[in-house]
Amino acid sequence: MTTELGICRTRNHALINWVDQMAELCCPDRVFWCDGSLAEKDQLTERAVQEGILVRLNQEKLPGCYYHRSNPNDVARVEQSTYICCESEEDAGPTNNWMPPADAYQKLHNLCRGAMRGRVLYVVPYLMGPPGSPLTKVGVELTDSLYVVLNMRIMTRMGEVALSELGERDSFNRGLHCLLDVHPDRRFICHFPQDNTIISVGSGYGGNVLLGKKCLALRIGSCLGRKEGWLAEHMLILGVESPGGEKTYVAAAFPSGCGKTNFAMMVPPERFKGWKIWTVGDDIAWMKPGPDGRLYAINPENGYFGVAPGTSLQSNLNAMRTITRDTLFTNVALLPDGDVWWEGKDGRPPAECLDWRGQRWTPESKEKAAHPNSRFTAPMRNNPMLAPEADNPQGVPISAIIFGGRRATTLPLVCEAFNWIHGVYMGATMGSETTAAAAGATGQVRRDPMAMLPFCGYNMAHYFRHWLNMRKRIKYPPRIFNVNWFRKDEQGRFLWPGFGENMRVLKWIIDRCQGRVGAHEMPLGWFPRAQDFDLEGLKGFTAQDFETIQNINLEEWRREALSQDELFIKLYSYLPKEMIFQRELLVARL
Ligand code: OXD
Ligand code: MN
Repeated sequence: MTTELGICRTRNHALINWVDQMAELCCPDRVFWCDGSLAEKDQLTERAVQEGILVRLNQEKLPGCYYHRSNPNDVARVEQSTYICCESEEDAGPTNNWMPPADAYQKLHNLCRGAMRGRVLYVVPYLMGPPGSPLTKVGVELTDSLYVVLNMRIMTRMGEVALSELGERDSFNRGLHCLLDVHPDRRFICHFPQDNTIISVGSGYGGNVLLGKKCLALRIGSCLGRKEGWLAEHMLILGVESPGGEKTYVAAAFPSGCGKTNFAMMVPPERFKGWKIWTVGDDIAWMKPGPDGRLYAINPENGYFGVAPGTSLQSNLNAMRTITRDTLFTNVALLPDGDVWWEGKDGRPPAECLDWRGQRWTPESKEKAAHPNSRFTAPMRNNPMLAPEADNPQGVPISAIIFGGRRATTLPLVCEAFNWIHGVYMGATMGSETTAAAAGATGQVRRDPMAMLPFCGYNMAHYFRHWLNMRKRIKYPPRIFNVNWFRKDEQGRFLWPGFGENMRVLKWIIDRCQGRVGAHEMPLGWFPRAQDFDLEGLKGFTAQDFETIQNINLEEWRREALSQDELFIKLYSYLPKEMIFQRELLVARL
């Protein structure tokens, strides 16, 4: 028996009424309720191919895989068009754009009025988090983009599962997405934390329109976390299993485009035979104290929206395995045989292909074939090293929190905070060079506290206070570390090999968490003793190199401490005094 697709099967009045209201506003020709079934996926994929939204890739090489090109003016998150629309500007804080909610609603409703004429409005109910978790939230995204529907289907637990979790409640995140004419002047990504509502218009690019991800799981999520006593963080979660079967979980915050996916899927090098890295999540962690006094984390997502360039068998074997089927590729290069390519993929560049704009490309071309922020959207279930606990509603207990930026100088490879407050200060003062994940100049150092600068849905100073307050709720807090894989020598060469070799850093972190090794007290925190840091089998990297990469240059640190002022002054009126004291202590130690 076949069931008719697209019809409404919920009796949730709050949901039905809201969908009716939005349909009245946007005037679509039809409303299609998604149930998340395979039959629906097949039907909508076929429709997307017919409408030219997706290109079917070589099904022998890449079964279930499709290709999409976004509008060339719409290839990254747009922080300048992203707003927090709460009542008071102070609540949004100086690091966010703010609009009064009434003005924002008016502006957005005017833009959306009649905007779906001749189009279909898809109703996408979804879960952020595994069914039955105390942390899981229900969202419903209304969108006129089939690309969004098919991506949401991968990135979240979508359809019936969300409606049954919601039941009769009206506590769900309301998300409206309208493509409009995909024009930068009419591009707004607006968050209304007090109404648990998101409206995104004028963009079709992932981070702006897959509303469960950055908008709900981070911006609205951080507001909910503050209210409800948990943390919504831009962090990967991984489990380290020793040859003896001991499992330790860590969460790590890195800014966009700094290798979270690679770290979350790392393959340990030969020296660490028998060790395994299990991926719980690669981008977002929701963390809450558990009944045993430890901090527990879930990954609210169900898939990976990863940066393609640089992904190869060598840099990320598990990602390469993950994206061999049922994956959507956006803005990569298209090969004549229906395969895909990007800079940094294994093998030689193709003799010829179509670049991300659809133009003929050869190795002589000056432009890149794949956009630097081109992406794959892949189900997490494809990952051969997906942690079995990824579906556990209780989450996993976190032993270490790692903060890391992309810094060519100043920051050592690894150090451990003296305590929670010092760790919060370390996270709060994180700096990183900007990458292609956001529109704008790349390669400039900016302060990106906890890698949350573009994602914190309220005043950053209050966010630091929330982090400090969380200490009182966690009886056995994780240890906090800072890492920097990106330090360079005077010739501009990376000092640390990175990728799988990061296992060596992770091993030291785990040993610290398990109380197995001591450390040197240094001005920045606890540093590894040479005898505890495993360099065996690391070709071309000597004990002297380790000293260089851990070196603290006083001149650079004076500049670093001064440049922290920029953010602190901006946040000054609400900045927790602990942050100022920590800075003073650091300067005194230096
Ligand atoms: C992402 C980002 O897409 O951080 O994860 O930009
Ligand atoms: Mn991210």
